[in-house]
Amino acid sequence: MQTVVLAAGKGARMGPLTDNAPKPMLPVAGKPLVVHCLEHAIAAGASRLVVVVGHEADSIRTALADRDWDVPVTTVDQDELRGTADAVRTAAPELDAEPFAVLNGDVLYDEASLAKLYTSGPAVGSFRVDNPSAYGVLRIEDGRVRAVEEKPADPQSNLVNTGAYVFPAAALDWLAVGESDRGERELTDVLQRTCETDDVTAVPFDRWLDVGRPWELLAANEWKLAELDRRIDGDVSPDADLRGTVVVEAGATVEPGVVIEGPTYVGEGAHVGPNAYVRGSTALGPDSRAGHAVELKNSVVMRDSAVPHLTYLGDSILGRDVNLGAGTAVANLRHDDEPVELTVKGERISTGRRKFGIVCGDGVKTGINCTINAGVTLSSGARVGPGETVLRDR
Ligand code: TTP
Repeated sequence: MQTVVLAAGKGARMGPLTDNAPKPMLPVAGKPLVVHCLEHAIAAGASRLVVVVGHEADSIRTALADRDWDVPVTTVDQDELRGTADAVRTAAPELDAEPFAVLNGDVLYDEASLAKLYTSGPAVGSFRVDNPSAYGVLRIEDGRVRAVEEKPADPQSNLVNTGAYVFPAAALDWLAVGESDRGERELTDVLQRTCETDDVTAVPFDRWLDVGRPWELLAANEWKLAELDRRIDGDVSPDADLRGTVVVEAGATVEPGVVIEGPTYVGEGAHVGPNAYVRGSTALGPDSRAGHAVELKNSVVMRDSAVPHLTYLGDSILGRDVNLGAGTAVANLRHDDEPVELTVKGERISTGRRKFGIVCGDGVKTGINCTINAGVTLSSGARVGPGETVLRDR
């Protein structure tokens, strides 16, 4: 089925990680987030993909053009982020007058669920959650979807909209919807019209992860790292101990005395050790470094970043070109055992995680022997002096 993938957004809630990269390009187990989406769509039966790009479009276009795809993949530009219906409208000239699927490019779907969606149209993917009021909730009557209610105070069900749809061909003429209260042209309005004219099925999804906030990037990595097969293409010392599902890409080096527990991904050109302890679920980006007496756990270290010596880093995300000074220690647990909070668009929000460390934007540098508290965000280019204790974002 022809499929439109929405990937034009900026990902403001993922800041500062999206200061220099669009959210769909953030790394998940060694691949951009959007690439996972496309791969799953193809495996589930997409006959061709039209990817709508906008913010930092070039990096997405290049990443997609650099890969071999089993089906045609094209991109179209949405010049302004006017909403998801507008994004699909941008893609419409590329589509045939046939049913079409739409997926969010910043969501992880599982292949089997997408395959069910593709054969059920008109349909919307649904996912059962404990806190439906935070999402678009599907109102279902007599087995048919009647409406999507955005963040209702009194939800009718705990089945939420996954942002994955199959629309009938007629919906191509319904994309010019008016603006919603938040000033966007929403695809859910197109779904509403479809519900009024067709039998729309809610297809239950087994897994679904909306990757909107930094801790969801950790969750995405946990998910996709767990699906890797062990593969050692890099240069690994016989005195290193690689346990479980570990991927070491060609051009990466693992020195003597290193212990790596899977699932862990070591990207091309990355250098680990000597004497480093890398625990799952960790992803080390291309040309990154984890050096002597460093313990890394459940973290994402993006390309060109270095954790060179004497550091503990757990449940954290480092953007690109970050350097943690010797002896930098990161807290990832509160002594009251409450979930760690993080700042998202200026507001402190619970990550829902008992263990969460820090988020560093690109180019952050810390001095020697500094301590950074759980739930701290360091903005792109931030500096921490030697011996400092950082309790607040900077
Ligand atoms: P959102 O999650 O609403 O937006 P976002 O990804 O920019 O994130 P944030 O709110 O943190 O800034 O978007 C849902 C999907 O639709 C996502 O994949 C981006 C895409 N999108 C477009 O392609 N065009 C648009 O005009 C909008 C609003 C979103």
